[in-house]
Amino acid sequence: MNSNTVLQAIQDIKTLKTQGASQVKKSFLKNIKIWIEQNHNKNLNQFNSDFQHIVSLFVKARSTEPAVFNMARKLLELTENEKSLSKLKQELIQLLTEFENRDQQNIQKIIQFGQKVVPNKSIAFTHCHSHTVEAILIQAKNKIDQVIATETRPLFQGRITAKNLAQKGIHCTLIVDNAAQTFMPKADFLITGADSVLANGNLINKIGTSIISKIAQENKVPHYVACTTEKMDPLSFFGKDTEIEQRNTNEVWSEQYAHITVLNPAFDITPARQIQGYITEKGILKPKKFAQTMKKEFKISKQSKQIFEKLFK
Ligand code: RUB
Repeated sequence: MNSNTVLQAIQDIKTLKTQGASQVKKSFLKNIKIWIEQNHNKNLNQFNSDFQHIVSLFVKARSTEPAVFNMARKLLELTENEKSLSKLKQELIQLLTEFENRDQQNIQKIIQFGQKVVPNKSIAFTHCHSHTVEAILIQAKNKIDQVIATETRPLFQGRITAKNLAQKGIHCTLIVDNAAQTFMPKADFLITGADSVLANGNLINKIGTSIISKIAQENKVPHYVACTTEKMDPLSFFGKDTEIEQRNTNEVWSEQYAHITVLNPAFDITPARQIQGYITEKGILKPKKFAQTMKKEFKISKQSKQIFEKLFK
């Protein structure tokens, strides 16, 4: 089995070579499929235990990504109920393919719903780099005068946004994060992606999103968030606190001095009251409506809660 490819994919997620929640999810789906196809274990129990281990490595590689653990849960539910190894492998591959197909359809729907929040001749403001936001803005190209993009310290993912949009012919103004208040009054809307959404409608996204959203609110600029509904964190319905990923402090400052602690949280929490709407495949939903819809849809049983606990162990 070529487990090196799969372990490399996990490493790429940890080191941000694979960047953005949707790409983390794609990598998970693709590599878990490879892992299953190349696994020649004949023993069902051993397969299940190895499978749980590899899935858990993906889940823990980026703890703030519910899209991955929502899918992981459904895969592991299959392993708990199937008695034949060959049938189980078939079912797992089929489910992974369904996830991939559904994901592509959902992104297309989000791109279409996203067009509604872009007025003619408008100026969009965005933070970091979200593949979902980028796709919406590219489709809305003819309605956009320019996009103001923050550089997004410490790793400058805003440069990726600016480059990709500029390549598609959208004019971008790249600013330092601290210039958000200076430029926000020019913007018609703020649009960001999401890493995770909580049961109370709060958003978890790239560090800095919360303050930029606050600045937008003070300037009466609506903040829209583009994401698939699987980014809703099921564990937040049980009151579990989301662990904010802490990244390598060398990204901020590689030098070390006595009495200086450098910290590098990757994400922060934007309160639901600052969010005008979540652009999802189910339409543009108010934060409360989004959470209510997903609570009904998740149908989280005791068994699924136990599966989540195992994944994070
Ligand atoms: C990227 C980030 C993005 C979300 C959504 O952070 O915060 O807004 O992941 O992206 P990082 P997408 O660069 O640290 O991964 O829409 O691609 O899922």
